Amino acid sequence: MSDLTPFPISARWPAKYPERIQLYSFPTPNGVKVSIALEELDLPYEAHAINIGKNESWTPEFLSLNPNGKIPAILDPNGPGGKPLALFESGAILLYLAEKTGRLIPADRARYYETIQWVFFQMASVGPMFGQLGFFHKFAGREIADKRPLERYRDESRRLLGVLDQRLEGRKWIMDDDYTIADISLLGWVRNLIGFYEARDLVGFDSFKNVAAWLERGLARPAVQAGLNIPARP
Ligand SMILES: N[C@@H](CCC(=O)N[C@@H](CS)C(=O)NCC(=O)O)C(=O)O
Repeated sequence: MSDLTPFPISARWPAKYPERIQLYSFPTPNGVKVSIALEELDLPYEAHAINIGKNESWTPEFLSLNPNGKIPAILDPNGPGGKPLALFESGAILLYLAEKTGRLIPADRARYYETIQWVFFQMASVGPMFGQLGFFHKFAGREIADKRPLERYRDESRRLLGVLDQRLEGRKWIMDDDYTIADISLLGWVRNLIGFYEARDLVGFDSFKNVAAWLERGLARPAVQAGLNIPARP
């Protein structure tokens, strides 16, 4: 029986199944990367909803696991060496789950690093830029009279979509026929850009034909459909 009591997060969000991977998350583009990966991998896990709308990621219990105060985070009772492993940052979690199972990342070393390169492209560019665009287009930033921030993030988001579109030319997935953590890292963000952020026309999404077709293929996957709603919003 796994003992998670040394982890303060388990006091506020108790594990019903302490032998399973504990996921602390919310269904946002960063959060769903991990639930989609867990669904794809068919790993036993238990999801806890951290309501970021109520600032639950800033509670002492959550901060004890992620001092950066952001979802997603995991606690794997059976980490390396059979010891519990706590992890935050969605890119690090995706890589950990892929390594743990030997799936969702190619074994060939060159292709392995190429996959990580595209995960970093999402983490360092797509996520931050699309997120800022959402703020200035849809949320509080839209009231700001100076439109330069909006234009800057719109142009950068368009440019990034162009990079992705070029990569997907003649490819089913980012790594050709291999569906990987690179696809998983990006699917939720692109969906969010044209869905929740309502930026489809703003970025001229329909001109990125390869991205649009890839998104459709990704969203058709049952694990993606399931993962997009895990954990359920309270
Ligand atoms: N680089 C981090 C970003 C995580 C992140 O920004 N999470 C957002 C939700 S998508 C969050 O927790 N926001 C809550 C807050 O800042 O209060 C990752 O990929 O894990």
